Amino acid sequence: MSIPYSPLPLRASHSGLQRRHLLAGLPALAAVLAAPRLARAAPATPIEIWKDPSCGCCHDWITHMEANGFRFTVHDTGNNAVRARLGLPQKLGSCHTALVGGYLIEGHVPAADVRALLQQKPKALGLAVPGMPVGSPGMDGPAYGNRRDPYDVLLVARDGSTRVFKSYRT
Ligand SMILES: [Cu+2]
Repeated sequence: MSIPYSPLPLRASHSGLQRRHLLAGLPALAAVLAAPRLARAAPATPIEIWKDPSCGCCHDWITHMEANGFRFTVHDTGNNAVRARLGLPQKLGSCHTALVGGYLIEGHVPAADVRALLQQKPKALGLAVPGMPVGSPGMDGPAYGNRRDPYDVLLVARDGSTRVFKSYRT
């Protein structure tokens, strides 16, 4: 199919099209301008954490969580006492213990799983990633040679029993 060359009519209709596009685009432009303001207004989820003051990977987990909309109150008192007080078995322990929405979060649990927990609201003590598996949030990146070890996020019942909440196998 060939289009006959006719510069003047084409240019005229082109500019008309542009004008119509500009007008049609105004509501969309207003939405784009308003969107960042809405995002900023969304309140962050408050979360409390107990950790050792010198814990670097705890700090990196906090950074990961903050990037996903959580706002921290930090207790640099270590986490052994609070873990015992809240009733998490020692064998499920890690470097930091957090409390969010009435749930305990132990160790390097991905923010997405904390969000899923808060949405699903199961009857449970909380989530735990025992130990400090390399590849989990705060235990990842170039400092660890980008290594990714498999690990499970455990849903911990109030009696201390566990089941796999999410498995990371890549
Ligand atoms: Cu750690």
